[in-house]
Order: sequence, then structure tokens, then C-alpha cells
Amino acid sequence: MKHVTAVNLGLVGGLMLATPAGAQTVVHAFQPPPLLPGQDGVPDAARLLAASQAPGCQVNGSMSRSGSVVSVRLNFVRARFTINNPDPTDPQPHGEDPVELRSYGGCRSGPVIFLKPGDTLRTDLVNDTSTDDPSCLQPPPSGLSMPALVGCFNTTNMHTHGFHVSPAGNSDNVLLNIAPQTRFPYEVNIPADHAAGTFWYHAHRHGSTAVQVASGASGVLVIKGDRPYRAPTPSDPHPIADVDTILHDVAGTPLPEQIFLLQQIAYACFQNLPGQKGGPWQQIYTTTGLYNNDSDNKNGNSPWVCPLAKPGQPVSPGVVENFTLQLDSSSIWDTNGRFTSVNGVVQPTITVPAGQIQRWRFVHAGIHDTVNLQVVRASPIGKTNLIAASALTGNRQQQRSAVLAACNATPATLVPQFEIATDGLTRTHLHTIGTAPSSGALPSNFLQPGYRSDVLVVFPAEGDYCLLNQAAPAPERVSNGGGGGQGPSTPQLLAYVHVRGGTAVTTDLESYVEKSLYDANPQLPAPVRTGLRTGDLTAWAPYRDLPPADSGALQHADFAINFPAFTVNGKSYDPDVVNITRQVNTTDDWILTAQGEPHIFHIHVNPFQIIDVTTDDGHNNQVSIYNPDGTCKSGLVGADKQKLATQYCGMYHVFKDTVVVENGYQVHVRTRYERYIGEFVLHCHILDHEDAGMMLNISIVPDLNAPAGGLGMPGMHHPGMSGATDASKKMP
Ligand SMILES: [Cu+2]
Repeated sequence: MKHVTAVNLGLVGGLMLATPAGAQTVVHAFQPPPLLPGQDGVPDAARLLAASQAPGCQVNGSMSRSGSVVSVRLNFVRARFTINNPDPTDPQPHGEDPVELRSYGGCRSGPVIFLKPGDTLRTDLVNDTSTDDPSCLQPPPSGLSMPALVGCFNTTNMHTHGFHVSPAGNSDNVLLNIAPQTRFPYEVNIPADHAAGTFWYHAHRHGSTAVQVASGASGVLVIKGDRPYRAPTPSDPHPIADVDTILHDVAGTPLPEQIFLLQQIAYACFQNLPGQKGGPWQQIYTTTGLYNNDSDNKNGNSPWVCPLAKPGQPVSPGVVENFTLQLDSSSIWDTNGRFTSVNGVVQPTITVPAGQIQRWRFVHAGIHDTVNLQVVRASPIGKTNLIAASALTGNRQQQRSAVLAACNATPATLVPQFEIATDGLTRTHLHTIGTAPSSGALPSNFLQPGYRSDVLVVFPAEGDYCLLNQAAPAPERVSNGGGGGQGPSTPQLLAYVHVRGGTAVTTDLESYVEKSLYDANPQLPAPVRTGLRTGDLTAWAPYRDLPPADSGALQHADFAINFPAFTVNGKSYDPDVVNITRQVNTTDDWILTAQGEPHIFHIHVNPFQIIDVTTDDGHNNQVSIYNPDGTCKSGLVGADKQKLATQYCGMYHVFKDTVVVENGYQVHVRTRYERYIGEFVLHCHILDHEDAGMMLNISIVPDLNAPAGGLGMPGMHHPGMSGATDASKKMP
């Protein structure tokens, strides 16, 4: 471990720090996600702090707005760029690993797209990848060891995750297949009553989803709303209001915002010997040698490296090409040494003033590893403050001890996060994460793949802080039983936070935030405004409690792996089968369960409300983990049960679109199939599980009791047609 000397803390961004040994560490400034050329009139862009001039990615694409029509050209390409590597032994120039990855626009993270309720998003998705990728051959080369259902990695499509929009036709239709060297005009009509919030888009072609998302094929969708609070009337008992309209200071200046697109880009450098048997992408360079599919190969537990090529030793750029070696291995993200990046940058440095309330939009765009997000005040180690100097070095495993020492989370060092929205949807009450220890563990903002969390943060005083992905014992993580992450759960510093200037806050931070919102919004009627003093956001929450299911019929989703089959309700995904048919504008109760290891439920189009979470009381009775006030009962989560369940403690009656399903618990959710008919999917959001089959088709039809579910005329079966009116699929 190399230590750096003291540096000028006022400088960030490409600053080279001298170390005693003469090696150099580069400080990387926080960068917002790239914007598309042509995107203008975005008030947020001007407010995004820091580093807007930093050398970012030149996005391959464009954007324009004409009235409410937003036209985006997004190129899906396999492009060369670099990813910074904090390991000082990395031989690549300037510590930048060359990579060649599939992504949107040829950037490490896709461009952020700002939208408004009522907009039409027209996306010209240009699949500019080649037609001759090995994974697309039939059969693929034996060396790729591709499981059934997985591949072709150059075929893609696009999902608007969390949007309440049509799943049919050329809207949010993930049953489409956009082949290499073709393009497709998506048109997503965002209804005028759509919630404002944080959403995201990503590739969702079954079989290539994990490879593409693990390569960085994801970006953030922000819907900004300007609908002010209005009093309810008999004809409009729940007027829509956007939380955006109250997030400003007393002068009316909107609170600064930051986007954190968290990606787990699983690149590896391969030795592709010319003409090697079984094709390319079989041998990964690691610190201890080559890692391949040989069952006795021990290098699978060693961090990956990208050496310089030598005669007879070819080295590919960093790629994601081997599903089995890079994504599907049970502990690989824990051991590969790679970092969760923030908007494409590994361990950036963000500088904020003390006392300033900011809205941070977290998006977990990784494919299968939990992020236990904490904000922690840093501690110097001896004379060196590694966080002040932005100077952690080494791969993720090598940084472990320094991270734990420098970012030592205790009740005294933890900075609370005040969550205002989950999965983009404003909560009815501000939820404080990070002050009171619960169940013996320090609270984290548990982010699972697919989750979003919008939080207000405020730093009490100047100093140095860690944005931390805290280490988590196996029971607190997904895939503790294999298949995603059963390794040592190495903690990681996600970002350095330097708090400079501003005004210190000496009062309780929650009171400070709530009073600030109260003071800034004198336009509100008294009871609504007063509610802000205790974090009441009900007036801005887009969804109300759902009444019980119409039919009383219960739907189930049970996730299980019976290797090699990855199943929901005992079935692996079959694109030709409609597994579940339900009727539009009705409400269902669902029970979600997972066998063997935790999985992550996600369903498209409509959010769901967490009605209850139950577990066995030891006498074959399911009992709620919640008290009547929505707090967690002690004894049913935590020490004597699986700790992952503590994640449910902030979720009582919350609306979400993605939720972890812990073993030994039943997650009861309620959803209303509002407005849209058509076929879409529910699946595990551990994306290698999804590709391997953990997905079902659901069809929403106009009338369950009409012939063919009320879709079209009897006998109207058109083979090959897909979308809302496809009655040709087999019913189970
Ligand atoms: Cu799963």
C-alpha cells in the first residue's frame, strides 16, 4: 500500500499526487453522467455541481425537444474507452485500463435524459454492433461455455425501468429483438399524470441483458415535475403534486442535485491466442495466472489484471464476453477486484459545502451485488488522511483494510440519509437512514440491482467523508447461497466526499432538513406546510394506499434455482408462453417467495405497494414483521433471523417496482394494472439469473372473461406477431 503525501485539498480533477515511492495517484473528479448533444433547456444541468468541464465522454447520439416531443438518437455500440484503475501496479498508461464494451453512445455510462410528465420520448435506437460476434453464431464457440438461453450479445433492445407506460408495440416493449446493424424507432408516451422521479433505462434483450448491463449499457431517466400543491376538491380528491416544487431554499433556488449511476462493470482482459481451439474469450488474466473454465483452476478467486502485451502473450482490452467466467460465477464480483463506478468513474471525488442540503439520486445499475450505502465521516490513519487526499490505492481487496480504518462507521461517524423517494416514487414520509442502530447492525441504505433511492443529504461540518459500500455479512446480501455473490463482501469506497466551506450545522440534521423545507415553502397552506416539520410528504406522494384486490385471487411469484434451471413458479422463461393473464384496471395481491437464496422481484409497467412481509413464527404460522405503525417488530428480523430482512423495515406500505425477496419470508405486494394492456415481463433483477431463465411473461387484457381475453377477434392468430394483440401465444 503506497501512501501519498499531503496535497492541496482545493484541487480535484486530474491532479497528480506524488507518493514517497515516486509512483503517482490520479485524483478523479466526480462527473455527472454525460448529456446528449442538443439537450438544452435543462435547468438541472446548470445545477449539477462540479466537474462539468472535466473531460467526459463525447456521447455518440443526439437529442432535441420540440414542444413535448423529445427526440433522442442513441447508438448502441461496442466502443473503446478507458476506465480508471486505482491499483498502482496496473501497468496501463496513467492508470487507465483500455476497455472495449457495449454501451449507449460509446460512453462508460449512458447519457442522462431529462423529461417531463406528458412528454413523448422518441428514441431512435441504432444498434451499431457487428453481425459476426462469436456469441451470435449457432452454435456459439465451445470455449464460451454459454448456458442455454444466453446470447447473442450483440442483439439488444431498451427498457424504461419504472416508467408507467405502454409495454406494447414500439413503446417499452422488451420482447423486441433489435438485431445488429438495424435500428428501431421507440416511442414512449409518458402520461401527463406520470410521477416525477428517478428512473433508468437499460438493455433488456433476454439472453444478453446481463452482459450488456455489466458492460455499462444503462443510463438515468429523470422526470422533473413542476406541478405545485393544490388543495383536494370533491372532483379531484388527490391532485398530483411534485416534490420537486418544494425542494428549494428560502430564495426559491432549487436544491443542488447529483446523480449517482452505480455500475458494476465487470471487464476482464483476455489472452486470445491466435486460432485457439474453442474460439476467443477463454483465458482471463489474474494476479496469479490465467483463469478459465477448467474446474481445477484456482485463479478464479484472484483479482483480474490487464498486463501489457508481449510477444506470444496477446492481451485484449477489458471486455465482458464470457458470461460463465465473468458474470455467472458464484463469487466472482467479490473476488475480481473491480469497483462499483459512479457515472463511469471509479472512486471520484465530490466537493460540497457544509450545511447545504442536496438531493442525491442513487441508481443501482449493477447486475447482482448489493450496495450497502453509508455516508461516514473519515478518520485519519496515523498522519495520513487517505480520504482527504483521495488516495486509496490498490484493487478492491487490497483497499479493504484501509477503507475499514479510514471510513470507520460508528453511530458517531455515520451521516444520515433522508430518503424522499424509493424507486423514483415520492414517499409519504421522509425516511431517515443512518441515525439509530437497529437489530445490532448500523443502518445502511440497502440498494439492490434495479433500485433507486432519492435522498437529501447535508454535511454538518467541513471535513472528509466516505461514500461507502459497507461490507455486509452474507445474510445481508443477495445470493448468499451462490449464483451472485457469496464471497467475502469486500467493502468499497464509492466516492470521496470533501466538504469545504459552507456553514456548519450544529443542530440535529433531521430537524435542520425539515425546518429548511418548512421555511422555504410559505406558499403552502398551514397544515400541509406544518407537516413538513415532521417529514410528512403525503401531499407529494404519487400513489395512495391501494384497496384490496378485486377478485381476492392471489398471484404468486416463487423464485428458485434448480441448477441448471433458473425458474419462476417452476418454469424457465419461454418467450412463446404467456404465463399469467390478468385484466386491466383490476387489482391483485401477490405473494413473493424465494427458495435457496434471495432473489429480486421486478415487474414492468405498474409499481406495487408493499402490503406486508411475513415470516414463520416457528409454529407454521405466518406473522407480520411489522408493528401496526409500520416499524419492525424486534425478534422477527435481525440477529436471530436472517439479517437481510432488516431491509424491509423502511418499506411498510411503500410503493416500489423492484424488491428483494429473502428466504424464509413472504413479501406481500398489491398492484393495480392501470390503463395499459399488452405483454410484459416479471423477473429476477439479478440479471444473470434473468438471462438464465428466471422470468415470466404476463399479459394484461381488456376482459378476462371474453374469448381470448377480449383481444381481437376469435381466430385472429398471427404467428410471429408480438405485442398487445398477440393472441397466438400458448396459454399455460
Ligand atoms: Cu435471482
